[in-house]
Amino acid sequence: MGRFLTVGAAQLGPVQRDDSRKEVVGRLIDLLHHGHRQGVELVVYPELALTTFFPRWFVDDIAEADHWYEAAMPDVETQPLFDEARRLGIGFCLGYAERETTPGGDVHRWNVQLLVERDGTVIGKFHKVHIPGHERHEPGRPFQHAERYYFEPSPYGFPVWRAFGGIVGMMICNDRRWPESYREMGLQGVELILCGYNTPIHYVPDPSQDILQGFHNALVMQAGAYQNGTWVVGVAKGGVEEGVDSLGQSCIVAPSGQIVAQALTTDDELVVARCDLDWCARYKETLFDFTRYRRPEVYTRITSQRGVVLPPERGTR
Ligand code: CDT
Repeated sequence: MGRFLTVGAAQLGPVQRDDSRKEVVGRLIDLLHHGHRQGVELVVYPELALTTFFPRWFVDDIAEADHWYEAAMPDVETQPLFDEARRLGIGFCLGYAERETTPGGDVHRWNVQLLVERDGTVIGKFHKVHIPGHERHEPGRPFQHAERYYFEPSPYGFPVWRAFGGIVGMMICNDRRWPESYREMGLQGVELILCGYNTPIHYVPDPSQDILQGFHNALVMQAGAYQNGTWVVGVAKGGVEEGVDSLGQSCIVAPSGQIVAQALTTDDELVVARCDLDWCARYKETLFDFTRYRRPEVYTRITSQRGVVLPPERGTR
């Protein structure tokens, strides 16, 4: 029989600096309608879907950037998305910047994804763990990637939730390049990982990687899916945004590691696949039967060590 879930990867084309939340939410709702016509039950939007990718600019006073962050979700501008999704009976996963003020008055700035069920219930929120880029202004660059200035790295790790008839986890953009992200969720039986991203094609520290952006994007998600027996939904914000060319190539990857659907454009586009969550067991119960084959007792460096420790020089041992 199978446990089938029809998923839509709702790729967005560029969101420019002056595009209002209202305009962007209108585009998100259009994609919901495309999904509804195709029987989609879960729509996944990209990282920082409501705004342009603002870490490409530096401001000396971070308070000047507060308008890029959401202080409440939903608010008056995003409520129409929540209302329409609920009316259509479609769940969604939405990436945005969050400015949290704790009851004690501390302020936290997070890069988050929210997961909402088909009946409008908020299932969970994921906070981005691996924050790439740099902390300070780097004037020599053609554009900044100052995510480490704008966002705290999450201390909350990679939880999973029972939702959509399966076990669902999330990660955001750079998290997809790290095998630990998938394995943390794999060890909780994840069957569907939702990942929004914004990946500039030009990688300033090493431009030789530019031509490989599409290859690396697929490589990490296909490997993570296969090695953990899970579906992975990767959703881009693509196209030329404020002069920066970003990778599209949103795709849905099966637990076999095969790409079953992929975006053909770098614009607003819904990529749809009917995902059989029971397919995961074929990998989880054979080659990647963790209980039978994993050897955590010999993987101690994975959690006890951060950087590389080289072996002693020859002759000094
Ligand atoms: N948004 C995000 O995490 N982008 C990174 C770009 C890395 S270059 C500083 C990515 O891994 O795609």
